[in-house]
Amino acid sequence: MSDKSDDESDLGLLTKTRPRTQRPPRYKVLLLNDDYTPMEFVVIVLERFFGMNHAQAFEIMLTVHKKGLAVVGVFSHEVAETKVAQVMDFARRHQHPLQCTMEKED
Ligand code: TYC
Repeated sequence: MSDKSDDESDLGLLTKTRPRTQRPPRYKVLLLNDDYTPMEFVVIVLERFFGMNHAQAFEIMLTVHKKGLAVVGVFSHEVAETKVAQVMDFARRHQHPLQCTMEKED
């Protein structure tokens, strides 16, 4: 056969190029517990901004209440930033100290 099928050169090509599938980074949106924000308000936040039904929202709210925080969704950087801003603005307008942050996924 031609020099193209030579074992050494074929192996060289396979090991030198390691094509990786490029994925855009994802961001976790976290809700933090505090002692003052009413439970019902947190449930409304989860329903309104994270598309949860009432049962899901209540369950996640209780997780935050008991564990201190929970991931409430994973999004692109732009969507995560928007969610955080929406939650922080909604909490501020209602004078609740609820905190929402984002963190790059590993
Ligand atoms: N800990 C609050 C209370 O007892 C309820 C709460 C839950 C607050 C989740 C914030 O992200 C939160 N009223």
